[in-house]
Amino acid sequence: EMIELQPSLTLIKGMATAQASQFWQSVMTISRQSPFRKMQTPGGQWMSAEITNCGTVGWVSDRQGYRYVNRDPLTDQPWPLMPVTLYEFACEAASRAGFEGFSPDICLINRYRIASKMGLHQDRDERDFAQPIVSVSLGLSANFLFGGERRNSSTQSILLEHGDVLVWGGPLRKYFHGISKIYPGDDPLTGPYRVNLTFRRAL
Ligand code: MD3
Ligand code: FE
Repeated sequence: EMIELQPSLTLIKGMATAQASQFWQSVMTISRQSPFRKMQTPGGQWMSAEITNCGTVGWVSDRQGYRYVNRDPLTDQPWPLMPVTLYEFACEAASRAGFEGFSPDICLINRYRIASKMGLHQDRDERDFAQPIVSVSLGLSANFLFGGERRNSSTQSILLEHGDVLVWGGPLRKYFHGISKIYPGDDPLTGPYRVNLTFRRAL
């Protein structure tokens, strides 16, 4: 089921359900090589979600700022390769939402526990804002907030459930967004976690 929530914001309900256990296996393989870790914001706060990456670069944050880097600072090794199945899935989702030619070079993986949140923020560290972002949700459900161009723009919330895929592009690409709540539960695949994969073109 494909729902156009707004022009250039498409929710493809359950698109990842059939491949969820395969994707979860990929996440576990990736996180054995580049473990989930907490990141510090430039302001010195600790983010409550834990992150890792796969692809040619990875997104990191510390007191120096937000940026994409070639190597995992934890291991000093390159980030794990992006599995071809994940790459192709993200391209297919973008194409269904009307973005042909998406070619993600990084997948940022966020892992949330029940108490984790992600405050309203913009994704502005990528070079080409004409490229969409594809997000895949696995495990526990979340309340996703999306606002507008300004931090104080009014927000709407969307329930994101296991297997849901969101595609963002166009002017909304720079909108404020965040995760306000994770619904408690014990997911058959992920247990106490919600895991979100966001595919981006960083470089
Ligand atoms: C809207 N992650 O990693 S994914 C992030 O569920 C992030 O983990 C959330 O926000 C999560 O930066 C939301 C959906 C998403 C991702 C990127 C966006 C929505 C977006 C970029 C612009 C606008
Ligand atoms: Fe974001």
